[in-house]
Amino acid sequence: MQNNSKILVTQPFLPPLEEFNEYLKQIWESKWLTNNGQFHQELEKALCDYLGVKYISLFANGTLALITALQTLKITGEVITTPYSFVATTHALWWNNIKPVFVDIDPLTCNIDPEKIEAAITPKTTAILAVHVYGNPCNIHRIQEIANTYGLKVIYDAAHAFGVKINGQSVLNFGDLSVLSFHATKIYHTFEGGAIVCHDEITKQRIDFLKNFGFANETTVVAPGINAKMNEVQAAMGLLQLKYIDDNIEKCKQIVELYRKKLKKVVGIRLLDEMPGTGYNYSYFPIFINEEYCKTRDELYEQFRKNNIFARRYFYPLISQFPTYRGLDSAKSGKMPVSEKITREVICLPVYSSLNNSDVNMVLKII
Ligand code: T4K
Repeated sequence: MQNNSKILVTQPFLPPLEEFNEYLKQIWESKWLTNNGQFHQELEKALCDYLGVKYISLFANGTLALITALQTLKITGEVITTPYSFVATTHALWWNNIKPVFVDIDPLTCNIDPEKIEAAITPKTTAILAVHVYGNPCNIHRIQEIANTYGLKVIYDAAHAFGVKINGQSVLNFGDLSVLSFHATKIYHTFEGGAIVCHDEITKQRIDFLKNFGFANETTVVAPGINAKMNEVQAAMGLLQLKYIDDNIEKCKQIVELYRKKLKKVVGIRLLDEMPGTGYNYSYFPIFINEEYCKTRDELYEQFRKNNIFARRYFYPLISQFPTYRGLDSAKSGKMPVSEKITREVICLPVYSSLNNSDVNMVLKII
């Protein structure tokens, strides 16, 4: 069990402190703390190589990256999105004065159901904001087909999808923009952090202007930008995390495989199937509790807590059920039956690289 005897849903990987101190010494010496510093530049290059993407722009956090992605493409009016995500996905629309239009999800992936998108399109629709929930890739080809037909932009909230691949190709290469989160709870983190992935130099430049107040040079401001820059301490942590990421993903894979093996035949528990050709990062392990299980989802959740296991109900409630959004037409109860069912069934089990076998067995024992 953990030092503090709690088993959390996740815990950040921290590299040896001596290694981080080496980076800190360099920051102290250079006195360069932020604004496109050396580590920031190195990390952008290193991430392009690691992820297999052309252009990446680092951010202070994923939420600012999402807000800026919408600004980059000048998205307005209505955007089609999923209710089954972390609130930041929809909040980013709200902060841009865009109306979210919720569309139900596919039960097999928990991602937006492409077959339900067309019915939600109106003359005001400008984009689709989809989420690769738990790192499960969306149906990217079908979404792109719809976007092409209706002249819509596609932005992926890829907060969970660091390193995820489809047939050997990064999932971040699809859509117009993809947004990553490097929050402490993610498999790859920079304490707080995030990024936008784009496919051409001009867009990368626009993103870089927008995240730095709109400055194109010392005296020229080309857009009402924001301050969303990643600092050098964050970038240093990012460089160091890259050294360990493959090992961390492998450790999480082993945990997920053990959960799968032990839980696949438990009556009343559904697991998500792995999709062929997908390279996962194994950072979330949701299970879905139905009526055939001996307890309700919330009884199991409480049972975990009594045993110091802090599994989480990601994502409960639905974003569309929060007071800010529930007045929207698309949020009305009964309109998204799949999401409404799944949000009542889900629990994400603990997965992180330092979780040991006895912790995993404890979780399994409770189940
Ligand atoms: N889009 C999606 C789809 C997202 O999932 C997120 C973030 C975003 C956008 C926005 O990206 P950022 O702006 O955050 O970069 C957590 C995270 O705070 C949030 O980043 C994440 N999604 C979400 C899924 O999970 P909470 O409210 O569950 O966090 P919290 O503080 O309860 O932490 C969860 C567990 O992690 C706890 O059991 C303790 C452990 N933990 C947490 C922190 C912060 C640690 O062990 N150490 C830590 O430093 O939202």
